[in-house]
Parts: sequence; C-alpha cells; structure tokens
Amino acid sequence: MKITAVEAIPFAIPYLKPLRFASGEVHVAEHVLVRIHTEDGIVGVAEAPPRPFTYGETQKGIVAVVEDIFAPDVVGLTLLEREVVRARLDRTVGNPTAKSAVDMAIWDALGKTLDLAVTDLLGGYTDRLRVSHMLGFAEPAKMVAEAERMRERYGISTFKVKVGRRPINLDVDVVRALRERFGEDIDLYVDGNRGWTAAESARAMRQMDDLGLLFAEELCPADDVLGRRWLVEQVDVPFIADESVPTPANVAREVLAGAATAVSIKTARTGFTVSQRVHHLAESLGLDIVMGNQIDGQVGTAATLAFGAAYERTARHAGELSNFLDMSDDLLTRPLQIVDGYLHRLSGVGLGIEIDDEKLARYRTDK
Ligand code: MUC
Ligand code: MG
Repeated sequence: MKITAVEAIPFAIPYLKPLRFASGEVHVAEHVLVRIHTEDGIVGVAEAPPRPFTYGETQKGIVAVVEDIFAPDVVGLTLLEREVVRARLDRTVGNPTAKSAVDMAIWDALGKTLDLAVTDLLGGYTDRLRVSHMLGFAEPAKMVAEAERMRERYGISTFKVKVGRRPINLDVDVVRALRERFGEDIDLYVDGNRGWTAAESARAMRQMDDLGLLFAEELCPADDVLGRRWLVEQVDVPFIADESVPTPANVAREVLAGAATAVSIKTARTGFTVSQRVHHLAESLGLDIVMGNQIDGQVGTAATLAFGAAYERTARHAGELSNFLDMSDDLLTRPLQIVDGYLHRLSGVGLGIEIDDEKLARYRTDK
C-alpha cells in the first residue's frame, strides 16, 4: 500500500458555452489530473480545478505545489495514513483544490486496493443522488430554454440560478421567468457569489419573496461582517456558505457569527478526509448540506457523487452534479449518465471511474 509516485497532469478541454457568474467565468476546463501510484501497481486519480477568483489557485501553481511540495510529503507513506497526509499537506497554507486532489486520489487508490467503493468506505448510505443544475448568467429567455433542455433531456428539476448582477432586477426577472414557466414543478435557489451588497441582497430577496426559493447562497461577502449577519437574520430560507467556508474552522466561525445557516460541501476543496469533518460538524450543528459544484469535470463530479452518496444528510437535497454537460468532452472511458434527474452510484471499486488514455493524451498540455 506504499505510495511510490505522485503525478500532476495539466489538461484543457473547451466548454461548449462559457459559464458566467458574479465572481468570474469559465471558458475552458484547464484542470489538473492528479495520479497516485502505489508499490502494488495501483493508480488512484482525482481532479483539481483551479479557481483563481475563489481560492487564488492557478493550473501552473497546482502542478508546482503538487510536484514540489505534496509529492515529497506523501511518497513513502501508505494509503492508510490519510491523517498523516492531511497533517503534512496542512503545513502548506491555502492550495485547497491541490490538497484535495491528492487526498481523493489516495482514497481512490485505497478503494482499488481493498476492492471496495469509496462511497462504502465513507458511509455507504445510498445508491443515487438527485441532480441540481447550475444556470449561469444569460437573458431570462435563454436561461429558461436551458432549464427546459435539462428537464427534457435529463429529467433535472432543481436549478441553482446564478445571481449578483446589477441592477438586481436582471436576476430577479430570471428567477420569476423560471417560476412562471415551470410553476411548482421545479425547485429553485440562488447563488450570488458575493456580487451584491447586503442591502441589495435583502432587496432582491424581498422581491423574490413569492417565488418559493429553497436556499440563498453567498449573496454578499462574508467579510462584510455586520451586513452579512443583518442579511442572514432576515432571510427566511437557509443561507448557504460556499466560498466563505473552505475549511471546517471557517464553517464553525461563519455559523457562530450568524453569517450562514447551511453549508455547501465541495469535495474539490475539502477532498474526502476534510469533507467528512465538514459533514460531521454540519450534522452536529443541524445545518442543511448541499453537495456543491466547483465547475467540476466528470472526474470531479464522480468524487462529489461518491461522497454525497455516503451520508443521509448529503443525499437529502439535490447535488450540483451536472455542469460537466457544458463541456465539449471529458476524460472518462464510461461517461457519467444523468437519467430521470438522478446520477446513480458508479459500479466498480474506488471512485468507479477509468481514465481514457487516448483522451488524456489528446487534452494534456504538458506533452
Ligand atoms: C458556485 O457554487 O459558486 C462558481 C464559483 C465557484 O467558486 O464555484 C462556482 C459555483
Ligand atoms: Mg456557490
């Protein structure tokens, strides 16, 4: 079970259409595939998506920190020493998606070594997750058309609407148009990526009062400490902390400060080892959890699925598992399939995925 090598492979796969939101936009999935090799010939994989506008990481930075610092940290340890890995990686500050990819590739390798699925190693709660699709900024008619396509083709009936534009009615009109088109047939929630002020957020939420939102997420910056608390006190749906809580300590701090009442777990930023801690904390505090999307490709989505299916609380709400559909291609031999609004657990050991060598050769940018 000894780890013998760690690879960090940059690759680039274009999007069919860009995803736009208040803190940035994505046109090409310029991610990093991390591979962990063991002395038994096992290879574990995971994906790190650089999000400079959220965590400050870049593709080159992820490759460098994995090759220069994390690989020497973990080579020679066994797959069972995941807490040692965590302690060593934590000597480096930041770099959440690089650390998480190393952690998740170790779990994948462990599952493959033990002949078990990662979901079963973690908690084995269910065999499927309901899917929520994230709608990026566009005109109301285009966003309604995308929701129609997602419903017809994949049976998806939960939508997270990106908001945070000015004037606020650009977004309020979209949410109203979606509700008018689909009535009670769909669930809707909004994510502001810190785009509005607390006052704008409060005004927008009042204007959407009759639209039956499930949640509101990161409408204004958590660093606007009193404004954020003031907002959360008056919003009558769970207020999800996403980019304000990249660590379990951040979750504790923001919830105790009254800055959030629910949490987004993104395996892309907390891997499996730290996502477990966030899950247990959220459960102890009685917080809703939504399995979030770091604009993941299919490797990252398989990881979100593996974790989300492991616990009752992570499987309760629809998970954000569909934005890989916006990509022109991916790296897996067996593409993920969303059927009737669900993504089912993948059969097989580890994460249940296999990298297509030809596709990796086509999309890697280091050779
Ligand atoms: C999300 O939930 O916010 C956009 C920015 C980011 O960090 O993640 C995505 C989706
Ligand atoms: Mg978010």
